[in-house]
Amino acid sequence: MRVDVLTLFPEACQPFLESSIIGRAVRSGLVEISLTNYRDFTHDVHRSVDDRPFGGGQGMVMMCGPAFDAVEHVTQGCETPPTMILLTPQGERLNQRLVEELAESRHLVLLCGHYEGFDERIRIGLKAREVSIGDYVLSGGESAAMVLIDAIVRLQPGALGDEKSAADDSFSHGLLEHPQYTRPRSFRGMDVPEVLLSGHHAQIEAWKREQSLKRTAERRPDLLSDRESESGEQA
Ligand code: JCH
Repeated sequence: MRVDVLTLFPEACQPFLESSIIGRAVRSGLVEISLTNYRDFTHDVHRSVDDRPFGGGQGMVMMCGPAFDAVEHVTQGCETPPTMILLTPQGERLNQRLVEELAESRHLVLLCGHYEGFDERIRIGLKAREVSIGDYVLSGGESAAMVLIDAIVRLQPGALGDEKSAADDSFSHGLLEHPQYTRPRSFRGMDVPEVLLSGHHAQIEAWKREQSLKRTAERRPDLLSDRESESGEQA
């Protein structure tokens, strides 16, 4: 998979993309991630990437020129059209279903904005999808792009190493994860639940399932109704 990140702050993204699971996936050639600065595709002496909004209003808007030129630069010579994504608070809400869909793409182009957002013609002209990582306002799209890349890269076969499968995680089965414990058995008067030490595999699995359902019902009842309407699978 190839991912192009278009940003005004490539230096802010780079350390994240070199770390941990993503860094390993990049080094092993599983994914190729490139950072491109809009600033390198400006047309004036001031290297402007933003301008005042037509019709008035506060703040500045990302201009079409640098965005289109940067996209054309990263997509030249591509045989199939890449999946274009604008990170914005107005987009389709990111969830694991959308992550799984985007993870199938051969080439993603992620456009990170700043100021008050993008000139609408960037979305229209690039036929870009708009994605929001949640209902809160960030100051720019970079952190949202890093969230999206993280969620997508770990789904690439081999990214987590052979021992672990992304299919084991919360959300892939539509429930929150059960509580987990490691050594020591007792810490400051708090003990690991007896069943986990019992060695009874079936009882342990039943406990995990019960805890997952309990947590999901308490914290995220919306997930339980999503599961019923999506699959008909029974808890
Ligand atoms: C962004 C902004 C629109 C402030 C500029 C670029 C994404 N899920 C999510 N939350 N926030 C973002 C995001 C992504 C890119 C940009 N801003 C600041 C944008 C606004 O409309 C009122 C306000 C925020």
